[in-house]
Formats: sequence, C-alpha cells, structure tokens
Amino acid sequence: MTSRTICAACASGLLLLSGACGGSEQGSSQESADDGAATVSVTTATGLAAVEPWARPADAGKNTAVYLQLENTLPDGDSLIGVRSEGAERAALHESVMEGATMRMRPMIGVALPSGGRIAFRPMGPHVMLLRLRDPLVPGDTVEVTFDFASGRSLAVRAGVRTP
Ligand SMILES: [Cu+2]
Repeated sequence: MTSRTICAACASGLLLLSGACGGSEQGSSQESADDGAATVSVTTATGLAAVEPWARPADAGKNTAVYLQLENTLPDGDSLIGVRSEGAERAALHESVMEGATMRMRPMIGVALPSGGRIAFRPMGPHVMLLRLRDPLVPGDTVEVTFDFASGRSLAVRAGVRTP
C-alpha cells in the first residue's frame, strides 16, 4: 500500500491534526452545548441524510475536519466515492489508524453505505478532511461539503463550526 506516501500530502498538517482529528470527545451524544447550526438533520429526496454535521474551527490556510453521520434510507445500497468543498483547496475522506502509539490518517477510497446503513464520521475515526481552508472557520460559521456517491447521487451538507 502507498497510504504512507499519500498521507504525506497532509503531513504538514499532522501536528495540527493531532488536535483536529483527535480530540477528547468520545461519542457524540452530548448536545447540551448546542450553539445553533450544529445539530441539523437533513434528509433529501435522494434518500440520503446528514445528521449533526459540524466542523472544527481553524485558521485560513490550515486544515480541519468535518464530522457527521451519513444515512441511506433507500432500498438500494450505495457507496460514497468522494467529497468536495468550496471552502478549501481540497477535501478528502480520511480514516484514523493507530500505528504503534501514533494516530495517523490515511485516505479512504469508497465507503459502502448499504440500505438502512450509516457512516459515522467522528473524532478519532473516519472524518472529512478539509485541506488549506480558503477562509477562517470560527464558531457560528458554516462550511458546505458535498458528498458524491457511486450511483451518481450527491448530497450537499452545511456544517456548523463549533468547538468540540
Ligand atoms: Cu485527516
């Protein structure tokens, strides 16, 4: 595998990402500190739903991560094949893996989303990586990401920016 090489693309962000991708939050059930835009659930006519999308604050030019749950309510399975965002130079699907005692990220290429299934993007786990933000993201802002699926469907999601 060339994952190590590919991951070097965002190696410059690794120190930052130990915060951006890590974090101490386990699970996402606590929403008591809701500051508005973070807890939205959007179900579209395509049968794809985005639950509780949110993004970590970051400065312009830096990397950050977006978290949410993607659900497929259709009878047919699908596969997530890509993500894009106007808010960053590049967007990517990453997973977090432990290498010894070090948390590293590597790209995910294609994630199955079966009928009735969900993909949970979360701190310490799979996440949407936004590389080199065009503008700073501060709490209260939103950033849009669009997910592309093998079926040709896509899902645009607006994530609220908040601290974990
Ligand atoms: Cu990442």
